[in-house]
Parts: sequence; C-alpha cells; structure tokens
Amino acid sequence: MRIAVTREVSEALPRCELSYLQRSPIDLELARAQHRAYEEALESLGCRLVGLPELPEQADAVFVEDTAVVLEELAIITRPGAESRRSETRSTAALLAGFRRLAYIQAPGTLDGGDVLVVGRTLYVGRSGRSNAAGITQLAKAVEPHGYTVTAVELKGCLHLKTAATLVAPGLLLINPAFVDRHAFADMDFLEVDPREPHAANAVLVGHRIIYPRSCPHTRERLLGRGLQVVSVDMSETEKAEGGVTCSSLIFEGPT
Ligand code: CIR
Repeated sequence: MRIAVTREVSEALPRCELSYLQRSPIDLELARAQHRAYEEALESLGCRLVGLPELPEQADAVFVEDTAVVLEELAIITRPGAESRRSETRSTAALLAGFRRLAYIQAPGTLDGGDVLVVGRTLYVGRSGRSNAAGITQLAKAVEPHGYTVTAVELKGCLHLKTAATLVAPGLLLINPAFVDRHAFADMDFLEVDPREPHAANAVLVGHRIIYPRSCPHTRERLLGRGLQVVSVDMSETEKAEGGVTCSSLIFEGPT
C-alpha cells in the first residue's frame, strides 16, 4: 500500500520563509482548498492519506517533504536549514516511527528533504542554503550501510535540488539547466523545462503518472509530448510560499 503523509495548511502560512520570491498575499481559504484537491489527486493515484497534526504556529508546516527522507529500510528525520522550521520534525518522527526505523540529522548538520532526490540506490543531495556539508555527511553515514550512495550536487539560484530536477519516469529527469548541471547525474535521460517556466522542474511521480502544477502549461506540453500521463493541480497559493508539488507530501510504501 502506497502511503502519502500530508499536513493541513497552517493559518500562519502568509508568514512563511521566503528565499527567492517577494512576499505576496496568500489566500488561506484557497490554499486549503487547493491542498485538499492535491490530496484527492494523491488518492486518485492509489495513495492512502495519513495526516500529520496541524501546527497552527508553524508557517511552513504544510511542506512536510522537508522534514524527512523515507527509504525502504529506514527514515531519516531531517534538521531543516531554516531555524523556524526545526520543530516540525517532532510530529513527523512520531508518525514515521510506526513505519520505519529512524535516524536523525543532528547539529551542526542541516538537511531539507526537498534537497534529496532518490534515484534507485543513489541519493542526489543539493548543496543549498538549507542543506550543509555536515548534514550531507550524516545522511551518507545513515544510508550507506543499506547500499545507497550519496552524491552532493551544486545548485545555483534555487531553493532546493527538487526545484531544479525531479524524476518523471524511470531514468528520465525533468530539469532546469539554469539551476543545476545535468552532468551531476549519471545514466539519466533529460527533459528540459520550457525556459519561460523556471519553476517547472518540480513534479511528483506516483506509479507511472505525474502530479503537476497548472502554472507550468508549456512544460506540461513537453511532458505530454513524451507520452507521460499528467494529473494537473492548482498550487497558486503554496507557490507564493516557494512550495512546489513535491513539498506537500511524503510518499512511501507502507505495509501491505
Ligand atoms: C521554505 O522556505 O522552507 C518554505 N517557504 C518552502 C518550502 C518548500 N519545500 C520544498 O520545496 N521541499
């Protein structure tokens, strides 16, 4: 059974962390309705939703992806790079303890789940403003005994590695070459985003279908042109908080 962990949009979302965007008003009602539609899209693709408790004081709590990296053998509870987000991990750890053995990133390490792109047994990790060298080393120590390799990747001009590249089919990476160099990835095919849509490289692959934002219609055409199946969602409000479609869930195989 495939599980998708999500959390309600916090009423504090309008005070979210921002790194690259100017602050613009967020419609909370609309953000919550869009989040529900996103959850329905996950369910329509066969995920069982598991909810984390709402954190009304934590502005960015809906972006649960950043709080953990869930692999088949274990889950790594992160230490988010933004100090304001550190306490979000407590409830993620409590929930994931029911599904996986846990390992923890500890000070001085920092790591955001949005920086970790899992491709088979390789974990590509963005060296971003959020994930530091100590965090990446700790991640490697936790996962290497299980046969994974960790490869650090340089980024420029974006928040997380998964802002720059995500998997849209086995062996096929949707990528914005302005944010990350394709040579960082071994043995992959690439599909470039439409240059008019710099944030179009963030997609959620569930089975053989992709949850993808309505805000990137030109790149969507490129995905369709490759024969990929796309489920469109409107994320206009969390996009103002620098969230993409991957950020709002943690997807993994649960018990059958
Ligand atoms: C932050 O800056 O932490 C949030 N406003 C956005 C986090 C987006 N997370 C993600 O892409 N994994």
